[in-house]
Amino acid sequence: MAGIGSERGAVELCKGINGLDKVVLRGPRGSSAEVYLYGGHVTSWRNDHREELLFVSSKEIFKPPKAIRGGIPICFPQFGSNGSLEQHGFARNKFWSIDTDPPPFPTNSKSFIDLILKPSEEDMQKWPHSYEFRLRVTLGTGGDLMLTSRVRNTNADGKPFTFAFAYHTYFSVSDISEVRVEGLETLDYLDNLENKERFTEQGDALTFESEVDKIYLGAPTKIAILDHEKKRTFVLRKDGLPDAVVWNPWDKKAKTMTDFGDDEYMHMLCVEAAAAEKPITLKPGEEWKGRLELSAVPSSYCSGQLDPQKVLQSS
Ligand code: TA6
Repeated sequence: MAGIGSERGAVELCKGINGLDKVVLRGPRGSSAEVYLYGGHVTSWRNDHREELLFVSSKEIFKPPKAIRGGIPICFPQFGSNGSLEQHGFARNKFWSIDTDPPPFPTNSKSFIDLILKPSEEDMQKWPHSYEFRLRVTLGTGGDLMLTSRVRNTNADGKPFTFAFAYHTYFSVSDISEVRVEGLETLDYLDNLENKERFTEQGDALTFESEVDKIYLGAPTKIAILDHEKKRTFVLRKDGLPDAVVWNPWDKKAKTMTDFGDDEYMHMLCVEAAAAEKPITLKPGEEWKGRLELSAVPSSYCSGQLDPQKVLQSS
């Protein structure tokens, strides 16, 4: 874990809000990312122009045990309220450690950090399984952000366990009514606003004019989020995560959330790479890997400089 330290190198361990430990990753041309050990939570991703690409609520107070509202919360081992644990599981409410002895895992960037989460005795009361959850956060030299999760079942009693998972990414957008999502057209989805009833999406790109909370099933490995006003396209690539969740609380729900500004729904959209519908089962000794890769590319849908279909079809 070369380079971690207080100097302004590629990887810097320092204190964040409320003295919480965070790691700052820096790219060669100005890009950066910040990861709090609390929750293993990415809270910032900036491009070479220092523009923030992720949304974090101005109401967020960074006070454990509450989860951080924004950035990339990790939902594990439960998604939503589908189970007996707290909403979205406990990983986002735990203090992770820096993994000083990660198994070999090649990367072509110096800007990465390995974090690890293991259950305490107390945790085992709530979820009686022994596991190792390794999270690598990498800032690519081109400014891309990669998150790779590896969950291993280390139960000594031979028992398998089952879990759900999501990278609950909050993208920062200029104006939600000007945003389109490409890649989820014609897919079946479970509508959380209709008792998880199953529907089929219409054929055009998604646009937004009201609250949305949908789990798209069998989503493609690549999804494009176009912010027309900012002439920016987020390209989300995912592996090992069959579903994609799309969420915006809109105005009414926003008013009910204490850690979210009433108008902030206009400037965020969650598009989440997930294994939400069909949980993953691991036998002892088995390991699951789930990867998310985010890139932000200049685009102007109208000028066709970057046709999202070309993005989705490109390798
Ligand atoms: O991912 C969508 C969702 O499950 C919504 O149902 C909504 O509850 C959102 O997550 C936020 O959940 P949170 O527990 O962070 O308030």
